[in-house]
Order: sequence, then structure tokens, then C-alpha cells
Amino acid sequence: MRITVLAGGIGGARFLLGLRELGHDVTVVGNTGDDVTMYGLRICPDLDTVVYTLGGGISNERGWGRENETFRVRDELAAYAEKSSSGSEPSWFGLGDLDIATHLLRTQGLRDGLPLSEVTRRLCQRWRPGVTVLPATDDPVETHVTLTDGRTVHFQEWWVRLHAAVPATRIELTGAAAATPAPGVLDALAAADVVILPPSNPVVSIGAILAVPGIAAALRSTDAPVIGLSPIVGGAPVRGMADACLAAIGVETTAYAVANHYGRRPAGLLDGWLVDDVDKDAADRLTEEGLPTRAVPLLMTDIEATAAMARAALDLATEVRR
Ligand code: FO1
Repeated sequence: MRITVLAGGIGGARFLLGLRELGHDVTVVGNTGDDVTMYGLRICPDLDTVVYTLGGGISNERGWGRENETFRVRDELAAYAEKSSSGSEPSWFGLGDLDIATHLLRTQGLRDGLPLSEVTRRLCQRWRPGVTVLPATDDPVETHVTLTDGRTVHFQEWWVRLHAAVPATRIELTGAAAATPAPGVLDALAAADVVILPPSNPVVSIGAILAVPGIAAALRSTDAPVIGLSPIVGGAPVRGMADACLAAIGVETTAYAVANHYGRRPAGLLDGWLVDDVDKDAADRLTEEGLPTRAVPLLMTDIEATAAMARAALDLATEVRR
């Protein structure tokens, strides 16, 4: 089967590890809203997390960046920043030495006029992720966050330096209005047998992908069933700070609220929803309200558990297929 997955960073990448076990033809539409330029290097955190995770190069303890990583360049840059006015970029962003190789090649490719989708394809020739990885768009878009203290900062500063501790009043994908889906994205959604929204951050990952004009409409109109998996279990994000993001857009941090945030097709995005066993009541309520929902184990403790989640999503797709 052809399966298309909209994926952000760590949660989406971990889900893809399990889905890949089922042996289907998987296309990933990856989030580019986290992208940032530092020291002149274009960094694509969520695309790299997907490619490193599926390619076996990810740092498992961090969930981002490379395993066996060192940070000598970052520390050297910090030394310059301390002692001189050069090195204006922040040292709170952990640029790893091995990771920098990826950013150098990406930046060189972009400067040579290659679209991000082609640069990503070439990086995948080394990592061989076993899935097709497409950026949501080749156009430069970035998630910027307006804080309660009036500042507007890049998502990475809010996430990494501020740990999303300062509440956000607005999250916007700059450049989205002028962006178009990358080559292959709309076809991957139209031609899919199943489309999956994995347990990625509904706002800054899935939401950022959907902010690219044309992508949300493609989800609403595809013949494929669209199945989502809740990133919220028992009223809290399994990992990361999706609660801070959901609060910023006025959505409650529950599996029930996120399902309603995505909505049911054709007005919304979903044909089916998976929640964890602890949220069984939400499953019953949503099903009653017209969104077929199943309660299954949703903790990605290992690849087998994740593969079981992926199988549950495909089973629900079969059930709801019109
Ligand atoms: N996340 C952090 O929490 N701290 C970091 O220092 C950090 C550096 C970093 C460098 C490259 C990269 O691709 C990702 C990096 N991340 C870091 C993760 C990044 O902030 C992700 O965008 C978010 O974790 C959301 O997916």
C-alpha cells in the first residue's frame, strides 16, 4: 500500500520506525517550519530528525542530532562570542560537529540553486531511510512565536532557549502565504491508499505543514482515509511541549480536543482517530459524535509497540474506508 505520513520531529520519526516495519511504500511530508539559519547554515531540524532516525544516525538520548556527537565547533564559536564582538549568533543552539556536515552540504546545495527537496533527496542517498522524504515546501517558511512579553522570536529560540516557558500568544508560519507544496507532495496525498497524521506536535509540526497552501485541501479531498494518532495521552504530551503550543491556539491538551482541532472530513481532516487506552472515554465520546475512534496502546516504547500502533491505524483506515 502507498502510505503518506505528515511528520514533524521526534514523535513523527519514532512512529515512522514502526510503520516501516510493515513493509509498505511510505512517503513522508516533512515539517520545515522549524528551519533556521545559524552562522549562515540552513538547518532543517525536523527533516534531519526523520532522516537520521530512519537512517540510523540519530542520537537516541537527545532524539535530535547525531549519535557520538561532539560540540567543539559550538564551544569554539562561544569562545569567540565571549571574547569578541564576532560570533553574534547564539550559543544556546546545540550545533553538533557531525551535524554541521549536513548543514554545510544543504547550504551549499541551496546556494547552488537546488531546491530543498533535491538537497533532501541527495542527503537520503547516504542515509537510505527506506521511505521517501519530501519537505512540505521548497520555499523558505519559518515558525515565529509572539510571546506574552511582546517579543516575537524564532521557534527555535522559544523552544530551545526559553523551553517554551514564556507563554506564546501567537504562532505563525512566516512565508507560508507565498509557499507552494514541494514537488510530489500533492500527488503523495492524492494517490495514497492511507494518509496518517502521526503523534507529532499538532501545532508547530502538523499545523506548520497544513499552513502551506494546498496541503490541507489535498487532505480533505483525497480518496484515502486520513487517520490520526493522538500525541496527547492522559491529558499530557508524551514528549515535548505540545501543551504550550496548544495553549497558544486555545486548544485544551486532551486527546479529545486535538481530534476536534483537526476536525472530521470533509470540513476537517480526519476519518478516524487513535487514542491511548487511558483515554477510552474520549474514544467512546468521539465515536458517538461521529468520528470513529479506537483506544489502543499509544506509547512508542519500542519498535514492536510502534508497529502495533501503525497496524491499528491501518486497520482503522480499512474500517472507515468509504
Ligand atoms: N533541541 C534542543 O532542545 N536543544 C538544542 O540545542 C537543539 C539543537 C538542535 C540542532 C540541530 C537540530 O536539527 C535540532 C536541534 N534541536 C535542539 C531540536 C530542535 O529544536 C527541534 O526543532 C525541536 O526539538 C522540535 O522538533
